[in-house]
Amino acid sequence: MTPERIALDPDKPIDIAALLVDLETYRPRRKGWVWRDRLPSGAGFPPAPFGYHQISRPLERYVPLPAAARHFWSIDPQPDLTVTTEIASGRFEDDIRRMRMAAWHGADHMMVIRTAGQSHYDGLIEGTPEGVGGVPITRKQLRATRKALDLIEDEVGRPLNLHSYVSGLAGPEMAVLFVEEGVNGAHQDPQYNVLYRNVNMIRSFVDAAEAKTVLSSGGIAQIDGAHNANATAREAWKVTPELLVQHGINCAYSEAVGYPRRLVCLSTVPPTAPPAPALRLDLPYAVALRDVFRGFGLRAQMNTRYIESDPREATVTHVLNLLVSRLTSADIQSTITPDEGRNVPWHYNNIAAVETAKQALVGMDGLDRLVRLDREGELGKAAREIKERAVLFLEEILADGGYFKAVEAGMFIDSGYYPERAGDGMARRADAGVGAGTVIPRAADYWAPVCSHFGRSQAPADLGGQPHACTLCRPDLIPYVDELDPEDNVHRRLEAAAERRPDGLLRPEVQWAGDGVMTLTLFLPAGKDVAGAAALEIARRLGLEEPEVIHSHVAHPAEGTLVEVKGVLPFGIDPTTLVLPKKDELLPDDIIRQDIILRPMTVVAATVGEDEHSVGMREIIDIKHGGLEKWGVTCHYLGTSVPVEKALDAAIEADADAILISTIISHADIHRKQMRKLADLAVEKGVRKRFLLVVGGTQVTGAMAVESGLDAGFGRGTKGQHVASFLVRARAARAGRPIGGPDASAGQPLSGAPRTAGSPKADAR
Ligand code: Z97
Repeated sequence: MTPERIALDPDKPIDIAALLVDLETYRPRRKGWVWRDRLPSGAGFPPAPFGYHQISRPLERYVPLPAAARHFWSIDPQPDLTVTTEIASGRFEDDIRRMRMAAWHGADHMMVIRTAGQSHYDGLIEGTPEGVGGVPITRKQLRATRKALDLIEDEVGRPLNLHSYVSGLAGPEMAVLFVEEGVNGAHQDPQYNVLYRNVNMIRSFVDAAEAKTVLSSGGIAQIDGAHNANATAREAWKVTPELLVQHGINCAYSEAVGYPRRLVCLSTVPPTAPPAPALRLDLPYAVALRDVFRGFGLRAQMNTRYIESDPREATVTHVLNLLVSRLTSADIQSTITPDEGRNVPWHYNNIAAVETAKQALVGMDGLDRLVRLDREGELGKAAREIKERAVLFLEEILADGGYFKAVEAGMFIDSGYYPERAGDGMARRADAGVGAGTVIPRAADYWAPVCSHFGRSQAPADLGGQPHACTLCRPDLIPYVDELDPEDNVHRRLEAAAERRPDGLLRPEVQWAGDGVMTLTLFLPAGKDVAGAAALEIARRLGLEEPEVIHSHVAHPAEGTLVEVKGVLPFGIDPTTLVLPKKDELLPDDIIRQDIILRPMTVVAATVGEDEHSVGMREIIDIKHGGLEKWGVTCHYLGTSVPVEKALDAAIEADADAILISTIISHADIHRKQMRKLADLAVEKGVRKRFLLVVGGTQVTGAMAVESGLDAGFGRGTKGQHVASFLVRARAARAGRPIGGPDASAGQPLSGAPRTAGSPKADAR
């Protein structure tokens, strides 16, 4: 029986310890890959005035892009294609937290990298041990992760795919494990084993037939491994013909085994990156792939072969790659952390990469309606050439005795542009490698342990009345083995993490709970070496432990260098001791605008006394600076050195709602005197209640203004929106009505679309 599901509380961190309870009986809620729900062309999010052609059903909970939160009603259009995030913290309990964050930003394909190199294990292991650099695939962490994702799906309102890798000698066993545990996507490509993991090629292909049969029976989307050639070859842009061949071999093999085409995904990487003329090289390759592999899935990765430690450079490469994806209709978009070069796939870099994809893909929505690929010109010619070279490559393989012979001859990962050969390919022998000589003929009475199986499986004539003991059909038969190692296990790690955070102290974090890691960004007016050494010394003197330069970028050899240093902060902060600053209670644009449309507002503004400062006041009223005019407030600006009497008379004449005075000069308390004078004069003339009296100036405070008899005062850093928020609120309060609400006495119908529905929230929803 599936234990009762406990909903996540969006305001609380996920409770990993609670998640681990009753794992032995947890069953995934579904099996198989889920694509996004596309919305019909033209769909939009009123009141936002945009229609989209390539979006999918929105999330229920999410964090929108920053500009969307501020200016566009917090809408969060989700592109139509699946967005991958590669999670590689190396600890599944932290991976889960990162997945939750990524899901809120729009990732729905959680690709968990087991940095330990799963294919080096010859079998399945239990528990959640940590090896050198990471963790292997185990039932416990798959199950806990899938359980967490089931909860996160409910939180964000979208199905989430969990992904891992089927490689090495234990491939078929892993495939069974994946189907049992509700994994949704998997890398599986026998060529990967052969070329990169030195698994014997015969064994690899035999295992692949079995693994693929099992994976496809579980509806798991399969991703191939051709991209590894791109990442490995010395000159990646030259292996494009071979990449088509590698994709072709895995696709044909998968189909032969019975995999449905739609679930067989090519893992494609734009082969090059700037400073190469990347699009001229990458686009023809992507077009050639699309042409040859119709009906298959296209999973676009970003180029990592040429990525360095500069996040900006990596992000531009990513965006150019995304352009290729949009132009060639990719189905799954990978978002390798854009700083792969420094090997720090940290929480916030995962999020940044997902946001880059979301922003760029939505920004390029409907691109196919605006531009067409020029098949007749250079693009068509270049794509054709890649295909021709790939066909020649295949012909040579056939002529020379087939795939195994071709691998023995070192035809793969050679960095020559085929048919050129550089002689640097990866040669493997058919009779060597891990697992060589382990393939034996199947016995006549062979009976497979699970019913998804490639080839013949002979059930015993007499099952003794027992049902088939297949764990794919009967989850209750799945053996669950918990942690075996008393030290190297998740419970010990959670305890250690709690010890690092005694009394709930808050520490910076990039990778693991409470790791204390933080970065410092410094610009130092020195060359690279000196700047790097100085940055380290600064980090040390600031008390950071284990400081390390993770990125430096010369602005000018003599003028300066940007340096990023990471280090561990040796203390934590007790959040209960913090005094939180009062939030600026700004009204959103729409609310201000609606109120002013309903009841036009007029203000009179002047710098008073003998004061020639004009800039501050102008910025509060000018549309250019986001001042009051922006929301339609009529502003009568009287100028500088204006007597307060004149300001008051002008307000009476204009029937204004408010008088804004500016007073910068403050010697002999002249600013206070001006405030008091305005207040007294308004009372004297019997008009105090007619006007909101507002003062601004660098030395002014709200308290000072109120003490002086005015309604509000604004000091340094004030923006038009602060003043507008005050005016709208105070005017409504005086009239005893809600802001922007209908007013029986002065009410007029609102012209145009109401723009308050779904009023913007400042941050997360
Ligand atoms: C990606 N960034 O997104 P092992 N099988 C295949 C693979 O490509 C890989 C494995 C197995 C990359 C992911 C690289 N790919 C990382 C076809 C790994 C993993 O257990 O580490 O040997 O296998 O594709």
